[in-house]
Amino acid sequence: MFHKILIANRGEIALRIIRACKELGIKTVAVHSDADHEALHVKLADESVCIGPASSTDSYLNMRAIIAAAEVTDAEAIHPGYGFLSENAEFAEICTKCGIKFIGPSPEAMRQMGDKISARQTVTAAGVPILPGTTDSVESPDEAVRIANEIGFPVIIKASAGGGGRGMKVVHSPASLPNAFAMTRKEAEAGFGVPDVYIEKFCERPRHVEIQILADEQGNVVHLGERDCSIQRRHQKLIEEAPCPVISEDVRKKMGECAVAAAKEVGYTSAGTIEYLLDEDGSFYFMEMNTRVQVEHPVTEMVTGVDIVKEQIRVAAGLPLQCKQEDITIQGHSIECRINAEDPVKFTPFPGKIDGYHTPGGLGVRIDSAVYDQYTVLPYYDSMIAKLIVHADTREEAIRRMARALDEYIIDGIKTTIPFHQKVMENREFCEGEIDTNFLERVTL
Ligand code: MV4
Repeated sequence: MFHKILIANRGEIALRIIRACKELGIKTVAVHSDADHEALHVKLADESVCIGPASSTDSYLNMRAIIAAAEVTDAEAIHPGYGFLSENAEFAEICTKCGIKFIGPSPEAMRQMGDKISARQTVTAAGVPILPGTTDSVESPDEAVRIANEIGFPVIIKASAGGGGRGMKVVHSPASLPNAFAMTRKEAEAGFGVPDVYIEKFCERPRHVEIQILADEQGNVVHLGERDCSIQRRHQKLIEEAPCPVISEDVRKKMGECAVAAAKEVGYTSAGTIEYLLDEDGSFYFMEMNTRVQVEHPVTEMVTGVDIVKEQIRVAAGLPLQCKQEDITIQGHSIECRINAEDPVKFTPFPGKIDGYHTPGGLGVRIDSAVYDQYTVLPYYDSMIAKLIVHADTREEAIRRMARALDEYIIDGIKTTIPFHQKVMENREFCEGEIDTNFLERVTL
């Protein structure tokens, strides 16, 4: 096992990783920007290194500074968390060259899944269903029109280097296709440096359902069931739950088996997520793979009892997975609300000093957060300040528990999205599990 790990992140995920390290008996090194000297991850780690000014580009994304910090502190491994450098294959490669273990998949697996066209080809080879569309980059407007007529409108044009909702356009008619095609290519080139786009059938009211997988360096791959992340706003997830309230045992098993097959196809190691679109008729289609630990991993931990971050560290150290597929069962229901320092109606950032803070507690309540009373939420970084996670026997009880915990949560001095979540917990359609990716555009809370 590692003796010391550097955490190349901040906020709640840095704390989450420090907690896993402490329980595994591993020393921790925090890195931080000038602006983050009061941050909890700095206080809780055994050591800390300042890596630059407030701007992420100059600190949490500064590969040289992070590698140097690992070298001076003798850290054997780097955990990148999510965001920042977590899906940067070049960074993973540099770590390896410097003799530092990158806690995540190989750079090759990251690249193969990071490019959406190659990911589509890879999972197809593994027998995973994809939506009708192209398997290669579409090069001309004529070709785009021919393909779209074949699969039928509406279609969606997606940038191969995009993902998470960036670089895509829905097209409803042949007339608007050539222009949309040219624009998506241009935006892809400008935004990601690669103009390649592909076309697939557009699914009108899908659910976002994803499978958590864990893979070790011995070739063992398990899945930990699914999460429903359909409640999103502008491609930002706001509420996640496990299990998905509508899928059958049969679909769950197929989605899980496909996710494992996809991971095996790329020789995947570490924690990862296969995202699917789930159609109204119960059909599911591969969307993309996230090659990192995700914000919403706790709901899976609550229903499976598996510590995903600990397993990630153990497999990076070369140890085999502790659990076999047949040992993994889903117990009860878990929901996570992302609490952001934002105006709860406009969803615009609301940084500032927390002046009065009280957290909910009691059976089945978990908070993953890095804020405290009198802490100043900074304007430079992501606005998520806490994840409130509940677990209960049934979905109905989990919703009531969440509503109760939200009522107890006091965060004064700044605006947060707590009032938004309170309204969702009382929404009839949400309570009945009638959710899809258009939920927030459809309902009035
Ligand atoms: C889609 C889709 C419908 N049909 N692809 C959004 C993020 C990126 N991962 C892909 N996305 C979508 N791809 C087809 N063929 C709808 C979305 C989508 C979406 C997906 C999941 C959660 C929220 C979403 C919001 C808008 C669009």
